[in-house]
Amino acid sequence: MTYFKNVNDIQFEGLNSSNPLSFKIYNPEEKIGEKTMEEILRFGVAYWHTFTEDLSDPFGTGTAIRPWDKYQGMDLAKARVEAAFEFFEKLNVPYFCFHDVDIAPEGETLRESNANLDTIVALIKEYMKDSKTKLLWNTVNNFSHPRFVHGAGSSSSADVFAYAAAKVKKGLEIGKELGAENYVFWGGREGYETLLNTDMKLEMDNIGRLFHMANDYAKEIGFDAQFLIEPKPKEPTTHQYDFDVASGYAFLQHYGLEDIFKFNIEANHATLAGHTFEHELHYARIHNMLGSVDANQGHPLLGWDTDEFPTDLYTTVLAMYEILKNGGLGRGGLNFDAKVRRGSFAPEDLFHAHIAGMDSYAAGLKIAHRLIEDNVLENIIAERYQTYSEGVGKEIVEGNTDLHKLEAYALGLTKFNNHSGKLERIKATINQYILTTFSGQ
Ligand code: XLS
Ligand code: NI
Ligand code: NI
Repeated sequence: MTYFKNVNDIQFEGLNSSNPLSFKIYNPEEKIGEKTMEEILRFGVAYWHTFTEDLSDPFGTGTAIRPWDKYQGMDLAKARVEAAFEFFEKLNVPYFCFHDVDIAPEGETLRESNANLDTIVALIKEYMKDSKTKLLWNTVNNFSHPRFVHGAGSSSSADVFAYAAAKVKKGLEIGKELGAENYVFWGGREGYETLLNTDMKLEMDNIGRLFHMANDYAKEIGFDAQFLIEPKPKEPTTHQYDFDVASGYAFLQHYGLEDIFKFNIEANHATLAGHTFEHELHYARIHNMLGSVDANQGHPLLGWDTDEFPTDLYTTVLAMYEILKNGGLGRGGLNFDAKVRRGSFAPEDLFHAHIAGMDSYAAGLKIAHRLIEDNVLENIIAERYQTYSEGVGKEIVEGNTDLHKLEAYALGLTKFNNHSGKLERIKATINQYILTTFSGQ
């Protein structure tokens, strides 16, 4: 059956199109440098926000009107798969992502849940045969069910740890079965509410153990996806152990996991951590740890993970700048971990939201590509650090000096030649690039 009757295939129509159900900037075949937009951006649809979410919030029940509402249980799960592949095809999107519980209902027992998953995974595999859409990543939801009240890998109950581990095992098998390019760990409740009842060392050690077991099992079954952790500072816990990229990296290094994992960086999690999105991308990039991106945005006036579709062009420019400087996302992609607002409850809003996100990132890509081609920031940065390319600066960076020599040198210094940081000039230039990239089109 057809679920989105009012929507045809979404085509690129250019900036002057008045058709809301068209791409204005995202033109999958258009080359930006060596690669096409589709190859660089690697967009993914988040199954949970698009097909499972009912748009409830802490103050009210769901508002979403969905063409699959009339079904229940396994019939609902099957209808969602059918609708999902219609959606992927109409949006012409290369990837999707899911948690285990998004695709199939949990049963009374682990065995029953796994049987439900087997049925739906087989169905998804059938649809994938005739579809260009591939699995960017899958994960398991080890946070919603009441058994995970105290966490999963960090639970105070060893039985819960075992249950979580069993779900991860199944998740890895599903990833292999569907050819996932990455496997994500977002530790929904891997943190604490209060230190007053928490053995932080044991909890962190146990998460480290779970990650090693997952890596061993992936090797055992020949699942070669890139493992990713997705930092988030808080919510629902008061403190998550993978607070941000820097603390996540310290965690990975401490437990000998830094060669196994990279980061899946979510824009809204970055801002929740008190960082800019580009800070998190940059930190990961310079440590060769940038794996994939959950492309969304937070609301500046709300202090939680609002998971809005990304529409802020300034942010997409700076994000794409980091991604291009990284040489792309490799096996990662731009997954829209984003939901339509509670008031945008119509089925078509799902298309409008993805179009907005895809066009915003396509704009970011085009603008960032020009900034890099023209070395706009590179020239300013090279000039700013120029003192390290000769004399005492060169000796510092090459490790050819010590405190004695530096003291002798400093005793002879009478004036310092610091130069302007030029921030306002830089911002004005970025604005110019944002505007001129599309003028004349
Ligand atoms: C929640 C996370 C979640 C992960 C996948 O805040 O962003 O959606 O991306 O478990
Ligand atoms: Ni996410
Ligand atoms: Ni999130």
